[in-house]
Amino acid sequence: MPHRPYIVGNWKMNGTRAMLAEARAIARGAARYPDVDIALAPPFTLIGALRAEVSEIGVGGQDCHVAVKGAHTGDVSAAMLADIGADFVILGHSERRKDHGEGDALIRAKAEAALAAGLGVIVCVGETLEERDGGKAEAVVSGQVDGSIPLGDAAAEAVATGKVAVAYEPVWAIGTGRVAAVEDVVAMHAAVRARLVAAYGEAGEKVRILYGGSVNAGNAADLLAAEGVGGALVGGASLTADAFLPIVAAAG
Ligand code: G2H
Repeated sequence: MPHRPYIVGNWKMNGTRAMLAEARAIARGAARYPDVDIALAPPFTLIGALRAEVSEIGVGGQDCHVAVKGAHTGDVSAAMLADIGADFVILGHSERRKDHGEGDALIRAKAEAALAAGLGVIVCVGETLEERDGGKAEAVVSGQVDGSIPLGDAAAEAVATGKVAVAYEPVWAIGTGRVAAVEDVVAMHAAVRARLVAAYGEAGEKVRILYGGSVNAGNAADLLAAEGVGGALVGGASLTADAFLPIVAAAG
């Protein structure tokens, strides 16, 4: 099933208000690519300002808590993200799995909380270099998909309306400049798709599977043209309009 390409910039822990100028430039440039869904996930501190300044692109968070509110110092709920104008949230990024010890069950709970708050979700999966070298990449990633995608009635509805995406991001390709070979990306996306169809039935075909890991203007065209790749989750190359818009153009 052909999908509208989805190009998402993950600013990670980068960006002060000065970077809103880049977001505005990205939003202006987005007008040239009406057939591409474009979004940015800035740090929590910029979501409200970014939403107030740009309407042409999606705006999302990079994490949320499972609870709606309560005694969770330092955390932000999905309802709060929705309240400030976010459209979606990235969950289970490998940096959160590693730095914060997040496991599949927690990520699933967060995804279900996000859908309950009306947000879309991008659930991230990906193997380490050790797992790949040990021949376990497909098994690890399949297990992550099985364990961390949202389930239940709200998830079925969200899948049907295109609000659930999965990002395949091999850990060894993140921020390293090392990109997975296209044939490996195709194989891994097929493995993810199989698990999505197992979980959601035919509707699992509707879930966009994004590739992430050192995507840039030079490699985006090949990656985005690969079988089963529905878009890209872009880190370093999403921080400026000059770096990000050529990736959008490669999708359009
Ligand atoms: C992977 C990606 C964005 P980068 O983490 O999520 O980052 O493009 O910098 O590898």
